[in-house]
Amino acid sequence: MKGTVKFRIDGREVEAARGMTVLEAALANGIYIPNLCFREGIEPFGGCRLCLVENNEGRLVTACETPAEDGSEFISESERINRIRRTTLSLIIADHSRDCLACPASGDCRLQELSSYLNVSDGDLERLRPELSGIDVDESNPFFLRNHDKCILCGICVRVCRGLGAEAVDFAYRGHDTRIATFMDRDILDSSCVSCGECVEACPVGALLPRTERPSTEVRTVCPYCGAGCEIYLGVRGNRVVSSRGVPDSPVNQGRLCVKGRFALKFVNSPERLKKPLIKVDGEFVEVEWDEAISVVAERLSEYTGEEFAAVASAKCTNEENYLLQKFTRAVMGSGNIDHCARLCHAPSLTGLRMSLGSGAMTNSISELGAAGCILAVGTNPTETHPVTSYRVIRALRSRARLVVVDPRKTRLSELADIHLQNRPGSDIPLLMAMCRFILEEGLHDSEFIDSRTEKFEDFRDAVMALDLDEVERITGVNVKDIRRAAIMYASNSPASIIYSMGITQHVNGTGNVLALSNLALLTGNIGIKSAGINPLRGQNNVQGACDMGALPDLLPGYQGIGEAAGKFSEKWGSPIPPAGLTLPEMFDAARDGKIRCMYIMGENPLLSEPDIERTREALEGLEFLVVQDIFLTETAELADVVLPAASFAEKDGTFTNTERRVQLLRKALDAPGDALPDWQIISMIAGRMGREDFDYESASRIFDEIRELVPSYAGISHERLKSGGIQWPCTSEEDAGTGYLHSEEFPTPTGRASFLLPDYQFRGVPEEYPLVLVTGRNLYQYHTRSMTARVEELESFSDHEELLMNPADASSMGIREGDTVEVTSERGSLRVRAGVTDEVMEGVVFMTFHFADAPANVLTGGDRDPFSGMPGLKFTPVRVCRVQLR
Ligand SMILES: Nc1nc2c(c(=O)[nH]1)N[C@H]1C(S)=C(S)[C@@H](COP(=O)(O)OP(=O)(O)OC[C@H]3O[C@@H](n4cnc5c(=O)[nH]c(N)nc54)[C@H](O)[C@@H]3O)O[C@H]1N2
Ligand SMILES: Nc1nc2c(c(=O)[nH]1)N[C@H]1C(S)=C(S)[C@@H](COP(=O)(O)OP(=O)(O)OC[C@H]3O[C@@H](n4cnc5c(=O)[nH]c(N)nc54)[C@H](O)[C@@H]3O)O[C@H]1N2
Ligand code: SF4
Ligand code: SF4
Ligand code: SF4
Ligand SMILES: [Mo]
Repeated sequence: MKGTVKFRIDGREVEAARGMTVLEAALANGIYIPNLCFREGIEPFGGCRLCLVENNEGRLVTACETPAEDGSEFISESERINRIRRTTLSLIIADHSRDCLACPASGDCRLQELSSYLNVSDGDLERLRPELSGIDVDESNPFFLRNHDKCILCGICVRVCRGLGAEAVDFAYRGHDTRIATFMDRDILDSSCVSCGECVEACPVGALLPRTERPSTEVRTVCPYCGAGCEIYLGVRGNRVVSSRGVPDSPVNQGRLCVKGRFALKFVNSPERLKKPLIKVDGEFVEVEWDEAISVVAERLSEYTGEEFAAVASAKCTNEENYLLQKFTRAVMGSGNIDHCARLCHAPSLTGLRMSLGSGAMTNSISELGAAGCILAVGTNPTETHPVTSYRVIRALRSRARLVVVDPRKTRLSELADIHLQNRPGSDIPLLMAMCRFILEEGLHDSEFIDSRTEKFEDFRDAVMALDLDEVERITGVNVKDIRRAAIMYASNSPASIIYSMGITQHVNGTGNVLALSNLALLTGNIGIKSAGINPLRGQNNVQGACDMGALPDLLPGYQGIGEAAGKFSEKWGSPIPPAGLTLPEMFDAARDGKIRCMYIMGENPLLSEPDIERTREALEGLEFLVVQDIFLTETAELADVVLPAASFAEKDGTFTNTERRVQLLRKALDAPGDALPDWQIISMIAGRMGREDFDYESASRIFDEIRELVPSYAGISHERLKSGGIQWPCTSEEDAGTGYLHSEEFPTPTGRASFLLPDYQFRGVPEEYPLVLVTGRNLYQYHTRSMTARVEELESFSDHEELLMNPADASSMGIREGDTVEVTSERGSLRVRAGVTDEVMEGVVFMTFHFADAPANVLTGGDRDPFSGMPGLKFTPVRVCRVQLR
């Protein structure tokens, strides 16, 4: 067979994939060779020398560094080899803390296992171990301990950490003093460590220990934070979540996790969880039983129909729940007003990519990034926002990929990039068009692809060739020579993958930005093949799914147009299908104008996440009836007439669809607190009380069966099938294994071709009275409006207050120093916040997150919207900053 080799270990023939080492091949074939510093998936080190084997020349070699070659032979066991191994092991043990009995890793320690395998007796162990003076433990990290006395210097943590790009630890000092240390041997909390816990998981002994309790049982499910959709084993003890670890054989994350997926899931246990339905009486919430709550909601909702009603679905909830809420809105309430946070997120991707390619989803799979020749990352900060996806990018760099980053800020990814184009916010269209121009000039475009698979190329080419490059330089603030280098790098290292997120979409020309990226991929034929494509990294855990399920005002489930598919849906649901409704920001406009009088919000916190908080508050307060269904009493829920307590991801069954279109099964791991119920059950009860019999589903799986009947790209998927692993849509039949990358043959457009579409561009400057551009975004340790992450206090060690980041030049010209309180003012409002001075942001730009309710960024944002997608300019708000004189 090609791609495999055959060789012998101890006389036994073993087969291995070409490129494997002798150790990997042996372990894969069930032959144990002692080892300590080896770990699957990271580069070998040859440090512990326990995996010595004898080759056919009689020489001793480390199996972890020796490639398996056809016809070679090895001896893995002999008295000579074991004698050396015992000596080596004794030396390692001699440097290791003696207190095995008190070590929490006892029973789960590779050093103990090896001692027993190599017959190093307890007596020997005792004799070998020195009394160590003093304890050398770093307790600074709230999630794990580092005990240097127990470290055997295997270097696994160093390699794991390097592999994911944090580079927080390395070997330090020499000889007997050698130890694993951070830069300057500071506490791990003060290093570049991102608390992913990968090293803790990998450490073979007790030197790195999680502070978490051990679980009594583990349930395979999916991380509820970001759209990467990492698979986890959720550890449960009693009725509490106590731990989480990555599923090693998951195609999404291969066992890897980030700080939130590994350490930030205990919000589920918070005493602040909603446990009973609440009804507001005279301005105060009163706890009631479900029966009463459902009666009140059903009765009040019956008073409104059609356009007076709007529902907000949730990218945190399951596909089944989103499907049900949009069905309820359309079929029971007769309203087309259904939308969710995708509007503030990837709505421009949905419209833009549908216009140019026929489908708005990520074209390729996350794992394909690993084999890319070039990665172009535009307006995305994945080391903080999609960390496990960023590990893939970094791995690709370590093999052969080149990296181009386009971002007004310095990020971890821009530090690692071959080229960082630090452009002014909102200037991506001219920058990307100029890249296309240089590609054409250099003849690096793919004429065959353009001829056979696209249309409207000529107009596009003419516009690109007419570009004024001096103006491009003026608008972007980037030297065109650098843009040219980036263009050549992207176009000449195929397959080239584009990844992008909010830096592209959250602009009033977000759809145009997306078209500009799409043109670049089409021009170079980087689409329809593996490891290329154009990949919007979806934000929320199930935002892909909520869109797939038709929680959008203009599209029915499966992106089926209302015009074409209304008949099919109205037949199935037994109700007419209302026309397209309003987008999320339009709903709040309409509520303020009194046109929408009643709203149902499931799993969103718009009071903090929508632009222009004052207007949003007015809208919410002006409603006659507001229902909020959440797991916590959020700022939005405080304004509700009725609050319904929902079960969290850990307490229900259902499915999430991750950013790469992979539908994955969520499994109930524990009971919801108090009377909280899964969102789908709550909607079913309300619809039932309103007289509908077709909402009486037995389980989430039954709802899924209805979905697959109506949505062709989900037709081949079922809960039963998902039990053996996630499936990427389109999956049209039970025999279909799913689709890793899209558009290999045809584009799902009327002509089967993709289109070059010219993005509209209008330069946006800043007025004199608001001379700085405010960019809003996120950080690694907090999530959106913090309803979940605020309940994990440990995260406060890393991020416990809002900060306005500003360039040193801007700060000094305004007399502002690090830590000063400043007032930030836009056309819409103002807030006070602490200043952070850093050259991470360019001159003229300030940055803050929208995580903290006491300095809520969205007081400042708002205004115009993208005419195609309704997206407000969340990444571009003109502001003025001044120091607050404290008396
Ligand atoms: N820890 C954490 N992770 C998250 C989330 C969270 O709240 N916390 N939220 C999730 C969700 S829903 C989403 S949508 C994603 C978002 O993930 P990202 O889009 O990666 O995050 P942002 O911080 O919003 O913005 C990304 C980058 O865009 C850059 N940028 C701003 N303006 C421009 C511009 O005009 N042009 C270019 N080229 N770049 C620009 C910013 O400097 C920033 O580095 O994260 C998801 N993951
Ligand atoms: N200024 C500014 N504003 C922004 C952005 C920005 O970059 N800058 N980004 C925008 C983007 S991309 C997004 S995605 C939005 C996010 O905006 P939101 O979706 O409003 O933000 P979250 O805080 O994630 O709100 C999710 C809610 O769901 C609840 N929840 C969690 N699990 C469940 C469940 O199982 N059932 C129910 N019923 N509820 C549950 C949580 O407690 C939380 O209250 O913010 C947008 N707003
Ligand atoms: S801390 Fe653990 S993984 Fe790191 S070198 Fe020491 S023993 Fe190995
Ligand atoms: S927790 Fe993650 S970032 Fe921190 S040292 Fe370990 S591997 Fe590196
Ligand atoms: S990368 Fe995203 S899905 Fe994966 S563990 Fe982190 S937050 Fe969860
Ligand atoms: Mo998002």
